[in-house]
Amino acid sequence: MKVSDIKHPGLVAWIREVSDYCTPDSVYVMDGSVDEYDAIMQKSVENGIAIPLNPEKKPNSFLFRSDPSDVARVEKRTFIASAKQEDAGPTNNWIDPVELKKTLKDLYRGCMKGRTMYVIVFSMGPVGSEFSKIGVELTDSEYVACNMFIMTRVGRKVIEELGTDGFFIHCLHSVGKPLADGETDGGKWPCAPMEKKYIAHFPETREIWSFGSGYGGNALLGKKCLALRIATVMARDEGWLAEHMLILKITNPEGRSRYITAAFPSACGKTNLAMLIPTIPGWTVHTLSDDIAWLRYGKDGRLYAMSVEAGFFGVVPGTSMKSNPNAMLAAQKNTIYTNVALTEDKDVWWEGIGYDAPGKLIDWQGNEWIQNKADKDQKPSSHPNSRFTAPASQCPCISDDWEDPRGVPVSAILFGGRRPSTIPLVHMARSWTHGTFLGSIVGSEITAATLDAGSGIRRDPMAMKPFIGYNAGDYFNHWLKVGAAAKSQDLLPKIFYVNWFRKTPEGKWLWPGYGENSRVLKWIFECCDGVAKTVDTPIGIMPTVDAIDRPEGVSEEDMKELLNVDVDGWLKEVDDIRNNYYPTFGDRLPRQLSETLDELEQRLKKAKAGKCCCCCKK
Ligand code: OXD
Ligand code: MN
Repeated sequence: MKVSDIKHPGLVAWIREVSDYCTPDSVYVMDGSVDEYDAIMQKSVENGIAIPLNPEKKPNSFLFRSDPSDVARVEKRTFIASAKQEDAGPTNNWIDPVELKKTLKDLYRGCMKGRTMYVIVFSMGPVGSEFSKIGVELTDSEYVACNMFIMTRVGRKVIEELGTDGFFIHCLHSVGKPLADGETDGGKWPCAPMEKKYIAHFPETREIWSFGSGYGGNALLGKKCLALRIATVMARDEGWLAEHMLILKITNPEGRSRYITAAFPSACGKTNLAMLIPTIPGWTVHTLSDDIAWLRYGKDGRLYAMSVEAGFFGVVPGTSMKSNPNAMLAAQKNTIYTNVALTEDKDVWWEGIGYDAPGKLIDWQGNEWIQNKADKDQKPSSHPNSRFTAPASQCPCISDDWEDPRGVPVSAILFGGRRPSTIPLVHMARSWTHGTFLGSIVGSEITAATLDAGSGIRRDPMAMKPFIGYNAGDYFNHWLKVGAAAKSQDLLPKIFYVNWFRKTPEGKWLWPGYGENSRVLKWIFECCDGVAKTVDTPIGIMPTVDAIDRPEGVSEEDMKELLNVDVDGWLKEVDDIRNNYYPTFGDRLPRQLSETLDELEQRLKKAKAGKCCCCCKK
């Protein structure tokens, strides 16, 4: 499509302004058709950036290899440029917006020379849903154009939805590598050096300016930048929640379904949980989202979660037919692979795929790689953050209502992280405020090598630390406000804290995880029905020791350990939160959260003194 096909004068003016400034060789408006995707991909193939995979093994699929400096989200180069620094808060990098725009304008001048600027009009959420948001990304990257085609709804139907005066979020992106006359990328992934990479957000004006990186969340601006950082600000202003959550539907043997959302920090198994295959007979799980959910009240007073993406941008290593068959099957065709190894017959391979490398490979950096299992220090063939981009519709367990424009009513919200000790397998919050407290303290244990002074826990509140587009203290307050706005507290989802990652002191996993997590989901389902076997403890409501059927390999002793309330461990946790963590939010920390912490401490102290009315034995 051409710019003259767009009937929105504001959008046309912005396209012209950016193209005059960034001076691409041409401007192309995406219509969202499959033929167009094929043509853009072909351009990447011709300039040596994309490698077509064997059509008999992975039809219509391609491998990209990025620059070694451009392999992941770069948090240290990510900025929330709010007008006032205190509105970015303690979890964000801040630069004055006027100064940052000046720096970026210098970088953007002429930056698209030799390239095509793609105009991607996209919708986060189903087109036409009153809850969806439209963004327009202007980018000089074919990789971004093709990934956005899979990850969002793009093109003609969204342009129509935008009409002549619809609101859209301005998303500007450049790889930051202009080409000289006659120069091509010549097979080299284009990007700018680290100190010139900027992933900038201007929350007040709802703008995103990204420069210098072509990878994932830095460049596919609908995902982390729009659907989380800018969306959190819009959600605060409009009274809803934009969250780093999967959405799944779980159905019991009687055919009754409930919807669950779950927030875990990156690399804690969200995609695996979203696509879980239950090991308990008669139960099924279907996927609506593996990464992002927008939640708001429905007319019936319940909280509804809408899936906003159209694809999965999943981490590849460790994914196998054993760990996540649904993800493997979703990524068999029409898929973009980034930074995995290439086999001699032009298929892909990675560490943890479930079988040995089939002969000689080309690793993610383009070098010959021969598997040597005896060499424990062998560099991996695939980058640990290598990815697949696959359409959600290809997932065998996609839920039939994943595109429902109203979203789905949520029964339970789960928080969790990697905690080898202290945090039990599952516990339920007593109230929305208690649940908000549990979300606020989410974290994963870190190794001694990266130990932050005073604490062994890297906190990642609501698994949103890198994604809250404003002051995190205000964000906690917003959570409390959303809960308080419920027509009735009984209509709110119940909030749980789960921990699949408990270990024995010797380092053995206590819980098998993966499909066996369905046993915990079943107990959560029963809690929502009000029929679960529960016990009140100082930390919240927990399953009795016989409430969750034990999987093979988990003894009664293991189960007791998994469900034990480690009073001393929790008292240390309270100490860490009070002294090292909560003070970072200063006076923006809501009073209810410090009161909930005090209450928790009181209950734990009572238990320690043997005055507890509940089950804890220690
Ligand atoms: C992601 C992340 O890529 O959370 O989803 O980092
Ligand atoms: Mn994520």
